[in-house]
Amino acid sequence: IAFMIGAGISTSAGIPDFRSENGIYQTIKEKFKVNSPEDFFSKPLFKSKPEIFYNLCKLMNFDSFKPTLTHYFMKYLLDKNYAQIVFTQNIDGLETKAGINKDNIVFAHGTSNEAHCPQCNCDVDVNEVKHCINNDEVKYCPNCKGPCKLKVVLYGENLPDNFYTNMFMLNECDLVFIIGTSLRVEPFASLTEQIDKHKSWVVVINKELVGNFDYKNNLSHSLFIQGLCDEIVKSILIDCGWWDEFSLKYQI
Ligand code: CNA
Repeated sequence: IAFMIGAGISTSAGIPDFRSENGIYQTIKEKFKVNSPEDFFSKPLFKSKPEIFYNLCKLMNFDSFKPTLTHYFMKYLLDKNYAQIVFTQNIDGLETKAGINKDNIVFAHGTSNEAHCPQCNCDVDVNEVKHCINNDEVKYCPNCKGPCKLKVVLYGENLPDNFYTNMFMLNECDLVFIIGTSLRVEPFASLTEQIDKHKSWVVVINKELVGNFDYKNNLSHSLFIQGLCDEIVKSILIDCGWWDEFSLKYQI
């Protein structure tokens, strides 16, 4: 089993997604008066006005959130050795907070648990960057004096190498869960092309219809389950007879 996940699995933790009503895109447009969210998350804007990005990081304050039932569902299936890998677009770090080993996660869009200087590519102490975020300051690189940031991928930056080296694992899966993502951001969305549609089942769980799978065709091995992911994942756990063990283990 592999997971492909997005911001929708963290909304019940209190972190807004991008594209839903009252999502981050709307906040950005209203609060920071930028034309498009893509511009907002671009490398040139960060370089010229890093304080805007710092301001958003302070607003989001990922450190204060707890993993959701869906995060623990992934951890549970990994611990059972049914699942091998999680491809996440999320930068909130809730996968690791849920106890999932970093080796089993591909942080396609980076993570807020680490920090770096995007100019000279050196790693910097994440706590120093977080300290600056909380104090409305910008942390500058001790080597090249460029602005440092949390290690999240901006538009125009490369995805981490392990995105490309691990994408082929999707070809080997019996089942791929795609949960809480609009599947609109590339190249992440195109990961689905790696899935062997003859061999593998694809189960998409989302509030609204997403993905271009042939859901109506019984032979297509694809299933769309509409609704809130925590509720759906809970029914899967109950149907599999795992709920008692799961809820005890994670105190849910
Ligand atoms: P998105 O485009 O905002 O899509 C989220 C999807 O999840 C939408 O289709 C929603 O309908 C759906 N959804 C929302 N809540 C639920 C729920 N409870 N149950 C089921 N479905 C739900 O977000 P994507 O992840 O697809 O887009 C990729 C962006 C979002 C990445 O670059 C991320 O870095 C970025 N992002 C991350 C976070 C985070 O780390 N938590 C938050 C916001 C944005």
